[in-house]
Amino acid sequence: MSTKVLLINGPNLNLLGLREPHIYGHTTLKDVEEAARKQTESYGLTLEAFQSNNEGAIIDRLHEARRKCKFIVINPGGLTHTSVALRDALLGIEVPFIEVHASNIHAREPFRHHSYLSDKAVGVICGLGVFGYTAAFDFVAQKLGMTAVLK
Ligand code: CA2
Repeated sequence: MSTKVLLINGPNLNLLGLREPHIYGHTTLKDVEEAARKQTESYGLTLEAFQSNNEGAIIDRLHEARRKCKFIVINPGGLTHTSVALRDALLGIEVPFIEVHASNIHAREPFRHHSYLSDKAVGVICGLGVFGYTAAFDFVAQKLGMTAVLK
């Protein structure tokens, strides 16, 4: 059976590449998901990707991943700074995760400096733009012991 990994993007990340390019760049979420799919496929992994503007829907999707997905890469969007419920869900499913932010949250408003997830993440990447997702999946593949599949 294939090894599944999950990419989650939280509220407003459907606007990636479409608004505020000076902060988030020009790459769209569709581009990010397609690149992640190709990248994970090259490692013999199967990607599942999910974006929602609804906290409950994200929590439900995380519950579904329990015992099915081996690793999660998550950009929780604004929920990063507000959601105890998202923290509880990630802890409850016991799937390791990497927290990714396109922008450098520490160089922005003080309310973005705190994350409810970071202390439970395997790692946190911020400020590298959408390359953060690529770096995260390279790390995931290495962690899962996958080597690139040559075609
Ligand atoms: O830097 C990141 O990736 C963030 O997770 C993005 C969140 C923000 O609340 C976090 O503090 C940092 C915002 C979601 C993106 O919202 C957009 C709004 C307009 C255009 C593009 C994205």
